[in-house]
Amino acid sequence: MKTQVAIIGAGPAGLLLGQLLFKAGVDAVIVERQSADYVLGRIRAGVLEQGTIDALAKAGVDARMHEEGLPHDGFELLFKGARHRIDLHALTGGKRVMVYGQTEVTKDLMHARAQENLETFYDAQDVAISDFDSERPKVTFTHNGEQKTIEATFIAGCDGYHGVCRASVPSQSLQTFEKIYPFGWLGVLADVPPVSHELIYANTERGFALCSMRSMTRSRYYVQCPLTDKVAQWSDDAFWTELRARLDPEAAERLITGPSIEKSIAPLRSFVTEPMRFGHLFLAGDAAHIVPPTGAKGLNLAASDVCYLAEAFQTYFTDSDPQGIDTYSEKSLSRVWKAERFSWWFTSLMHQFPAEGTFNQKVQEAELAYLVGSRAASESLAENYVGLPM
Ligand code: RFL
Ligand code: PHB
Repeated sequence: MKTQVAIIGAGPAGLLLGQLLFKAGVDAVIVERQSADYVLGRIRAGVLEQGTIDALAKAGVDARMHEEGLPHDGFELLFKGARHRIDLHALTGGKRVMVYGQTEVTKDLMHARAQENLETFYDAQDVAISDFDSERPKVTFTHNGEQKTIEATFIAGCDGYHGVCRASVPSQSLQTFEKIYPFGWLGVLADVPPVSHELIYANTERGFALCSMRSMTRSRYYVQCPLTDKVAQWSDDAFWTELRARLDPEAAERLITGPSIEKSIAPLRSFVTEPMRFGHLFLAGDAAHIVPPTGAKGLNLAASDVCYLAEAFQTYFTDSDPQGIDTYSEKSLSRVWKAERFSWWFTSLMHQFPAEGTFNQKVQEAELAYLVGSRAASESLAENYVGLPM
């Protein structure tokens, strides 16, 4: 089989790239190692920046998001027992974010792809890429017991942190930068109304907590936990008790609890690979970089990468102009590092660091007081939260 772009991975990066390329008249095939149901079962990001909303519109998959998504004009910071609102809309000259889950984005992209009968191989086994340092890269895999080969002009590695694409690059050709945080996030999804109509990010002596949502009847909550904790140790009751203990009295009183429909622990990591291009292989999304989830940048970075990449492939195939593919890595990395910095900073500000003691807690509280008291500091937080320009 031949195609212009072979996309590895049907997460948000791969599916959005597929849809943008389809709109641009570029031929692409997607190869995914899991089933579509498995991909949809992963509960992850929840907040979309304006640039991501625009990308979904360009891809023609924004209708349900505008009907069912929740536009948010602000969020709250909770510290020393009191909440303080960050008015995103006022601080950024009219920008806001959209609360719409990654599961829903993925579902909309899968639906659009199926409607156009675009080729996707789910449940692909033994996916391997080769010859990407030449003009004729190849993807091989097994599908329904049959051995398949795709010959493409380019391979887009959208296969996440544990994928095969980055791992296939000779180690001397890439440089990686990494920071591991000494804690994780225990997340619970439950069909209960959210405690507040906006997100609450809490810094407490017991650790970080986040109150988020998927709709007005479905909540997503997180508490910072030790990396050694196992999900099985956390009963629903234990989770709700810990979350309530990290909220201010009014929110604690208002919190409605119920049975969890998903519970998981995610370790926190910052990670960047440089460069993001090796010959005819291009990395995008989590395959190239990871941010800790504080600030919700992961999915949004995946979206900006594939916007750059779709444009680069389009100009290559329609105008024979290689400028876009030649500058892709540098352009993406410049935006990636700004989001890495913000996610690292917001994570460092909001969490308890077991080794750092009470001095660190006091400095965090002073910085939080400065953040909510200074227009300049609030503006910087808001500008980064709604997303830097794409
Ligand atoms: P994905 O979503 O990981 O998709 C990659 C896809 O590639 C497939 N794959 C392969 N396919 C073929 N062959 C192979 N050898 C393959 N290896 C892997 C995988 O099955 C998968 O379908 O990466 P993508 O598309 O770059 O999207 C990035 C986002 O998913 C990610 O940045 C965010 O979800 C990060 N993230 C969060 N971001 C937020 O903004 N807010 C959050 O609350 C949040 N929670 C999370 C997260 C990421 C998590 N991970 C990676 C474990 C919670 C978790 C647990
Ligand atoms: C989520 O709803 O899952 C979420 C929201 C905001 C974040 C991280 C995760 O910063």
